[in-house]
Amino acid sequence: MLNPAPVDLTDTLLPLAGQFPPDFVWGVATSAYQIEGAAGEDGKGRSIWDSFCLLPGVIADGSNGDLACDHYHRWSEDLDLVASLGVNAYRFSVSWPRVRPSGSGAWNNKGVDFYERVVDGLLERGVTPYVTLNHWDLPQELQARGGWADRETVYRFVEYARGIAARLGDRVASITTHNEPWVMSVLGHETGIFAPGVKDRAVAMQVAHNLMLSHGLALQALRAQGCKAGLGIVLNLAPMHPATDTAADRASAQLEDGRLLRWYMDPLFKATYPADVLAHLGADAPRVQAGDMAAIATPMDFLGVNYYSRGVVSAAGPWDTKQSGLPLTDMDWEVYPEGLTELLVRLHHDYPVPPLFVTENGAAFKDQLSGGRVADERRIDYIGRHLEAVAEAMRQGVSMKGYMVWSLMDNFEWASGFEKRFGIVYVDYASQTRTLKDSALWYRSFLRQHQGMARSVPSSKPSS
Ligand code: IFM
Repeated sequence: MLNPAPVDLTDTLLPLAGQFPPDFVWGVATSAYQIEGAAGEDGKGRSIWDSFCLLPGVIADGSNGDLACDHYHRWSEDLDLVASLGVNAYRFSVSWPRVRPSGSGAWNNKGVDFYERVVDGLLERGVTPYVTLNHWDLPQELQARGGWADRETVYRFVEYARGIAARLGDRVASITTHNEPWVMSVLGHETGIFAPGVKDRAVAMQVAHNLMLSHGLALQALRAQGCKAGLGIVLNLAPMHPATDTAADRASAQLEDGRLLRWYMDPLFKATYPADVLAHLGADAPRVQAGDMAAIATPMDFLGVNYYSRGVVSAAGPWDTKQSGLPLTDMDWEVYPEGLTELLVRLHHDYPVPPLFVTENGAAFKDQLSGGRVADERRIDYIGRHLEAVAEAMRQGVSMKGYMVWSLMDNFEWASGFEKRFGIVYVDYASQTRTLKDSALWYRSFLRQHQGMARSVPSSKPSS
């Protein structure tokens, strides 16, 4: 690992660090398929992403996650990297087909042992593990039987959740059921640009319902077996702004808000689906059985929010972000930190939310490794401005518990392959060398500032 000279930003960091409480959770995040590699190793089963990547033209650079960051073999070095940043949390996901290759039937102990090593390795390094059960890599054998569109997959997921909680639940801070159900539903089953590549809106909406049902049933099952970890879900959310003030654009933005945010938040916190979206879906609305909605609304210990940008909605069709005049990331997403404050405050006002985490926030840029250094000042600016946005939400009364950068390191960015780099650590894929980008050095300096301030906070014990 190359270690360029630290970035000294002491003066700029102090005011920012001082806006967060001493017990704030600071992390970096990854997911299994995006970093692990070891696709067919130690008894791992195939996932829908292994299959999807074989289809011609679906991944921008024709790549796949067979090797990715080779984290399955380099996990110890990677955990050293995590610890070196000074974070107190690491969010990662378990690959379901690695631990239960067919999705049902026999468990693969070698796979579970890997996650035991990761959890114990984090704890040894003073970093708290935050586990996600489903970050999109459904076992292919379950897909062959209908995948998330089939209600049986709900029950297989609950079994999987129980098995992982039994092995890891005593040592992890939290268990997230699903990461970004909207993505699995809409991108995986409506537009079909993500695995499993289905293009059918009715299927997509049944998938969304089954994901949410499996979330609620898993929470009930884990609590029943005495799991002590905090339990919750992670949603990708964004404010939806109309492109103009016309009635047509405002109506379109309202519908997109319903499909992205209220479709998940209403069942979680109101045990109902939004009426306007149900009316819009008509015959494509999901089949819901008695008791489903109450199960989905099972109380959670936390809600994770993944935020990258706002959405701009035009009734005329897709909005080109280049029209906005705002800075864009390499994904062509607007840099719009004020949207994060708007979103968090809105969640706080509209729903009885449990403590919130920003479980993902970050940006892809065209990074260059030069002389052992990656000068990614735009990422530093992006993260700093989003931290300001979180602090502003807290000033407006939102209960925030933590913030995690997406991502620890460059990795397989789904349909974009390895072309988009989200990491604060640069990965040279040919040599698998990791290099801290300037943003990682900045984050480390920021966390040192915060920890220094946390240590100097006087005891709150009342004097007698
Ligand atoms: O890389 C993804 C991650 O897997 C889920 N949230 C968004 C990230 C960036 O696109």
